[in-house]
Amino acid sequence: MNVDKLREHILSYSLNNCPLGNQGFNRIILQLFGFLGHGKSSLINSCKYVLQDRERPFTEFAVSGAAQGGLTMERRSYPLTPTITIVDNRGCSTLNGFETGEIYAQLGNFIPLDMKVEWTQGFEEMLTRLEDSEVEPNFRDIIVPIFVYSVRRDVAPAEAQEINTFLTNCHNLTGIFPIVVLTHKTSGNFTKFRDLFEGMGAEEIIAVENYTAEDHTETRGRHFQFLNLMYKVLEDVDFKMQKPINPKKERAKHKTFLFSFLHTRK
Ligand SMILES: Nc1nc2c(ncn2[C@@H]2O[C@H](COP(=O)(O)OP(=O)(O)OP(=O)(O)O)[C@@H](O)[C@H]2O)c(=O)[nH]1
Ligand SMILES: [Mg+2]
Repeated sequence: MNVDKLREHILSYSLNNCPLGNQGFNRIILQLFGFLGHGKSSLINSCKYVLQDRERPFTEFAVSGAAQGGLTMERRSYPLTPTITIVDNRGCSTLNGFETGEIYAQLGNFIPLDMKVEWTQGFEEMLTRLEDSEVEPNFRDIIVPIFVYSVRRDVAPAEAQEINTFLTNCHNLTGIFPIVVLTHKTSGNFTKFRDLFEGMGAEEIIAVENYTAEDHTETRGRHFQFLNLMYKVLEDVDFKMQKPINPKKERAKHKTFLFSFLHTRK
């Protein structure tokens, strides 16, 4: 598909057109996560840019820019189309139990959008946070996890092991293996990271050079990267929606997983 057709497909995508209808879902959430400063906010700006009218100038919707990361502290949502919303996230400093517990709660849709991200320490504290979400439980979102990693960084074996466990858990929680987005693709060893993530079981690995305030020279190839990412997300959603799903049962399963994880995390 060429760039214009891809864009049209993404903008007009509706869950109502799935073979079994929307099955009670009304929104697709692209949930970003990853380490500090790896390009999550810039990825959002890039996706917004390629979907908007070509006449409009580049806009920094999600603020990006701290060299060491740590700039984004809240989980903020940005609508991309009437059906698709992309969600920025606080970057993790490590993928340890405290930080991943919060991410798992987000992926299971137990934490409402647009809230400050807290790394909770104790089981009790997290339970209180989750109890609040039971007041108005949300069954209507399909969450697609996206792991953002910059190929400019180096990865230690212990860190690779942590990422591996984390991606597997994200898969268990959402039924979709996280799509891996490798940023800064022209300034690092892209093939090394592609092989690494492939070895972890990643099915979609997409390398991008984000559009940023400093460099947003449009090219067809660069536009294609972000449209292709959104297209792959919709393919995952289509695959999931071919089977009958009971959103309430799904949520209950995710909750069991989350509680057992929180109970044993160190
Ligand atoms: N050249 C290049 N620069 C990038 C790319 N992605 C992000 N950057 C730059 O890297 C820096 C960090 O990017 P952000 O998008 O703020 O990263 P983040 O993951 O949101 O970081 P925090 O929210 O601060 O943890 C910014 O200066 C961006 O302009 C990329 O693909 N290529
Ligand atoms: Mg950010």
